[in-house]
Amino acid sequence: MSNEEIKAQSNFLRGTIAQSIEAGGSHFDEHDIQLLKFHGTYQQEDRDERAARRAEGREKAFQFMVRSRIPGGALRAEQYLVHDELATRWGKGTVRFTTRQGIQLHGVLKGDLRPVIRAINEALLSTLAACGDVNRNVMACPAPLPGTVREEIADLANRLALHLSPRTKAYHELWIDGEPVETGAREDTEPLYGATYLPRKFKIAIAPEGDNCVDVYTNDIGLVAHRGGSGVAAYTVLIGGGLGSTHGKSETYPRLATPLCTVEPAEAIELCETIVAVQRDYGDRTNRKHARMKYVVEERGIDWFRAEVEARLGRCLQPPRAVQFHDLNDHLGWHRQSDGAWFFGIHVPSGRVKDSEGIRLQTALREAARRFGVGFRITPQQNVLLTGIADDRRSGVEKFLNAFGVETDTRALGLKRYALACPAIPTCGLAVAEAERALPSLIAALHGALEEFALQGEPLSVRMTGCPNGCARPRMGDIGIVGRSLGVYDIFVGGDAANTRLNTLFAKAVKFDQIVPVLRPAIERWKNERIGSESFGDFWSRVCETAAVTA
Ligand code: SRM
Ligand code: SF4
Repeated sequence: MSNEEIKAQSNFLRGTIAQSIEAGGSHFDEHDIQLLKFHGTYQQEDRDERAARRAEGREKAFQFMVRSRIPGGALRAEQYLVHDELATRWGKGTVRFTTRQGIQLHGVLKGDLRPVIRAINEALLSTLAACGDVNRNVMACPAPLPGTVREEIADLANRLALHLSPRTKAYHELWIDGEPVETGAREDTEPLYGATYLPRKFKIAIAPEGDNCVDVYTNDIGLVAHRGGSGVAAYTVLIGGGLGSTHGKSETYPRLATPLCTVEPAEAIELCETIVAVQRDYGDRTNRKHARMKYVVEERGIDWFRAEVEARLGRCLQPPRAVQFHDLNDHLGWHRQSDGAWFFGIHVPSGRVKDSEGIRLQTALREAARRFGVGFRITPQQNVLLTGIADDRRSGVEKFLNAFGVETDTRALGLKRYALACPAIPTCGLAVAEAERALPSLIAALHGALEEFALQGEPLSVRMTGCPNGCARPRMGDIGIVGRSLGVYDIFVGGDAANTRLNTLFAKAVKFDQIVPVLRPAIERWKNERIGSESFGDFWSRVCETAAVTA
């Protein structure tokens, strides 16, 4: 059965999930697996155990990833602590901050899904629509910097998330009330989505002009806030971004969002809903690899799209204003908040909150939440901002973090600072290569090559994924490393610090241990030929026409 048929026959996302939970066992059937995504959970397996289990004739090590949807990445100390506790009690022990400001718990067993999802809801968060063919987590710049712009953005992220949430009662029935599910028609309606929801996942991000920490161009809808007076005067709306592609399928490609219009803040939600409705009606429902809104925008054209939106709204849209972004602001270190308190941005390698030898990050965050009651803001770079720290507590908090081995000096982070990696193997079923586990040794080797040319202090972003789906947004990095097959990667170069440009292929099918040797001459050329303080990405973007090589 196709995904469209599964959705249509699911009775608003119920399928046979309840019956399957009642029946026990370790996993769900193919149809329910697709529906579970809308509820915020993916059926996975521990791929490290695959070969041994196969040899022993045992079934796969089935487990579930549970994703919380957290608009703008903002959560209170107690909400963070719930995730930490759930990870320890029901999951594999670690909490993982995602590139869209969510939280993932890995390794949850089928029989534990209900208590886990229920606990997340009791903490006043939700996993509904964290995944699936609906609007996903709405991203927003997480930094509570002075001025009201970011507060307005955070507020819009919350309202959009609520407005575009599925209305089905199935989520509450299945996970919260736990009532046995009756068969037959229910009273549910989905005024926006209908019974077949969207053709594909849908993503929205909001950025204040100048600060593109959310990677706004990679979203189906990007909203860029223009300041005016004391707050947001207008939003420029960009549409049709997305990064996923599939090796060997030329109808799939990454695309940056195109400017559509500029709107008053009060019109933003209505406009987003209308754009979602156009994608609902025109997105390709016959080929999931070609179903994102970026293909509608690219193939029908931005003028067609604007006319369609105008016809539905019954009014003309204002032309888009130009938008500008500066260097990437990851918001690490100390910053004053709008309310006079301080926030402190901490680097979290690949978003994985864990205790390891010498660095007890998980314990540090847990204790910071318990003792200081700090707020948490997850950033799109997989880091965390601890917020609401009073002036006289600053040095205490920093000493406290240092005592757990947490690096608080951003200068000491070097290349690690802007590096991102997706989870890949062992949890991701789509990974064809390692990413998160391979990143530290890649960064160490690359650091060596940069040191050779005295370039180790340069800001440079390395983004690595275990396949071309683009979860760590590798096509926006100075350097993007994208898995092709086990131990083999494509190398892309030429992204910019403000995340406004796609990088381009530099070397194809490079073995992992050859990545740095292949990049070394590129680093040398950058050193010798760059203009002024030109970044690696800017340099290679300038000279890239001549750069493509096949390793
Ligand atoms: Fe992603 C699928 C992890 C952000 C594009 N992504 C997956 C799955 C669920 C694999 C699957 O379908 O079985 C991965 C689970 C791995 C695991 O073990 O946890 C996964 N994606 C992630 C996260 C956790 C990566 C991370 O390092 O943080 C991010 C979760 C964000 C969240 O909280 O919602 C994550 N994924 C992204 C992004 C970046 C973004 O949105 O800013 C992208 C590229 C932007 C885009 O959507 O185009 C992205 N993920 C994909 C795709 C390709 C979609 C496409 O249009 O082709 C897939 C595959 C799919 O949908 O079929 C995918
Ligand atoms: Fe999995 Fe590929 Fe996404 Fe990495 S980029 S998490 S390997 S789907």
